[in-house]
Amino acid sequence: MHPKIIEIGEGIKSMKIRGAGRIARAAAEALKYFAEDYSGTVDEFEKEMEKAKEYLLSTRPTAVSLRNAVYYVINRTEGDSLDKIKESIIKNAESFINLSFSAVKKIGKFGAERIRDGSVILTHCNSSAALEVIIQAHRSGKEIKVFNTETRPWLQGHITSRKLAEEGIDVTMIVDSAVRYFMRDIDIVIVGADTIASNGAVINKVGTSQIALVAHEARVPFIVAAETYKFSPETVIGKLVDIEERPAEEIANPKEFPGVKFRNPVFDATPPEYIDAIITERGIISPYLAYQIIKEVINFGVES
Ligand code: RUB
Repeated sequence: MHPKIIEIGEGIKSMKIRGAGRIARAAAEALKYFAEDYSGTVDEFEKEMEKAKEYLLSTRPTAVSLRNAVYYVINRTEGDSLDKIKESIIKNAESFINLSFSAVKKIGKFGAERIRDGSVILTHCNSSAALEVIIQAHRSGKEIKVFNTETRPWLQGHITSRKLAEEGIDVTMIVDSAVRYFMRDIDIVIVGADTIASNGAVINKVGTSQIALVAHEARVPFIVAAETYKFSPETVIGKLVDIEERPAEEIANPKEFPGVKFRNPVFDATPPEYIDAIITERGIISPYLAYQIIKEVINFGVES
């Protein structure tokens, strides 16, 4: 396999490259590098491309953004000569990456318009789409405060806190289990998504569904910021979203806990009844419109 496919694939696996949007763009970029460098026969190229696809898709199982990016690049290939095919892969990869960046910006704009001046926002993990909403609201002159969870076990919340502080935003980091304690101070919750199922359920960093439940109890709006390539076409035909479980070592050193078992699922599913809205680059929708988005936007091919 092309060294860039392996380098980027390993980067995704080890979480050096992380977050659903970033891993999608990185996968598209890996396919672009592969196409740019390839010399050989069309048949061999197609075989190698299939291997690259399978490998990239195996790196992180939950985020459908990765799958949608890979299919976007491969399924739109045109031409029958090697040069034309390569050209088409490169063009598709570049177009996915541009589409992705521009979607995040649009989400930021739509979302920021919905944030009221003086709002206290809660976010979880580290989502570029959710942060774009918060940052654009701040840049538009709104006085906002943010609470963010540290996000065990990987502590992606540290990245979020630092980024918000650098922007000059009033940010407070809390432990994940303090969410209910602080919910009375929160006006709106904004999180990202790895995958959105056709029934409107949102799969995001583990802990998201607990936050949604607490927000629901306190009648605090719970909003998801997600590009349309986070919607999963395969869930329409009944496929379940695979929830990634990572090594116990991310939680503690198992050797120090003889006789103790560990479980480390890193995502969970929030049902649509706890979600007030999903902000996409196409506009702000109810989670119950997920199927419509999949039907209209995601035509990257469903493999049964
Ligand atoms: C990241 C995570 C993020 C989503 C959305 O998990 O759950 O909320 O991926 O991020 P991990 P974005 O750190 O395990 O990848 O909005 O940047 O796509």
